[in-house]
Amino acid sequence: MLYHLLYEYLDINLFKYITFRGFYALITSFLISLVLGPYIISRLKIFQNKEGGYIREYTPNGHEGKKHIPTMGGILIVLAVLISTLLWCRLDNFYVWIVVFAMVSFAVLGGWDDYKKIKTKKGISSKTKFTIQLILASIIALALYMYPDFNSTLYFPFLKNVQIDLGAFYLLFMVFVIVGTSNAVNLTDGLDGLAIGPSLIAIASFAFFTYVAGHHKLATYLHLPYIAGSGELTVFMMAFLGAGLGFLWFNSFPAEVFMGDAGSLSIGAVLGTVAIITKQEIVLAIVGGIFVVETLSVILQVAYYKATGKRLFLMAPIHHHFEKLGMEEPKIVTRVWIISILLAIIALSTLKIR
Ligand code: 57M
Repeated sequence: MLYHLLYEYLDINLFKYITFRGFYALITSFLISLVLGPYIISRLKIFQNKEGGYIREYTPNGHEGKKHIPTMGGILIVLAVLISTLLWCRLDNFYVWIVVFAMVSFAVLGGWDDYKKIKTKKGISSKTKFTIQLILASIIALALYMYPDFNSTLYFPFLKNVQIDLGAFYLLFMVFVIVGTSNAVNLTDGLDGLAIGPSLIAIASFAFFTYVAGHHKLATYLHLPYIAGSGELTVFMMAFLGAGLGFLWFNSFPAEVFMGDAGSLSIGAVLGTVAIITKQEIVLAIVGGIFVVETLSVILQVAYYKATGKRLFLMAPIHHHFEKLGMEEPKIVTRVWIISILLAIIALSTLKIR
């Protein structure tokens, strides 16, 4: 809104720049989440404890004391991002509205699941949840597929001449990326700060990728596909970064609030959608390597158990395995952050090694 008011109408040149608006979008959403945080947490706590706490069906040692910690804290992230985006983003940008739709629609789905888990002690059925995720992801995929100059090419990091045109199959691929990332972040969200840390690192990486993808000279120089208009997503991702940092302020160990499915599904959907828009889906798998490993650990655990009746890990997802080995929660989380930062550096290096 400020872009239209102060640049288009009052001709204040500064508000034209994505970098300027991006940094202020970050500061705005960070301050909003810091100011709104205590109030929202207190309201969630009252609601959750009135219902007798969030019962976790099976709890590894050390989590018993967590059932009174309020969940659904993802509301805080989404609210802060929405306000900051409406203030600092160009509101005539198609990609901004697509990503806002992804964030809000998956947050509503996740929030509904959280609400039901608190009220009825079990969430919506995984079948219903998965079906709605597929529908929402299909809407996003179709909207992107039908947008002018959208291409169905799959690009590979490190290999500048390897591109595969997936044609209509790209629609299925897009749905897979969005639903897969959404559920992968959700599975990861099992320790204080465990999901938000790698999410922030991925969001920061994709703030950079959107800036490059939307900048013709830079994209050409780095042999990346130029996606006209995607640069505006940098402002959105900076708003997301600020809100995520604000959430981390309260979710760091010992957590005062959990993000809930409202947060995890929403963050994953945004990362998946932005990776598709910038044609960096495979890079997302590198930056979000923690989410991939957490999901693979569950798949391997279930498959191995079905095949042999034994467990491959002491417990899946893999963060519980390290808990069972006696590693303290903050140590597991900090090491995951370190690995995520290294993965982001590898992903960003793909810009140069081509
Ligand atoms: C998401 N949810 C956390 C919190 C958070 C198929 C199976 C692998 C599914 C999986 C599952 O239930 N996944 C759901 C993980 C839960 O966190 C809530 O859920 C939201 C995210 N969706 O925002 O509201 C608990 O995690 C802890 N937590 C923190 N700090 C945080 O900042 O401590 C969360 C955020 C919270 C809190 O205790 O209550 C979760 O773990 O359920 N199932 C599992 O992950 C279970 N694993 C399992 O059953 N493994 C089996 C098979 C199925 C693979 C095995 O290894 O044999 C674990 N979940 C539970 N108990 N509930 C294991 C221990």
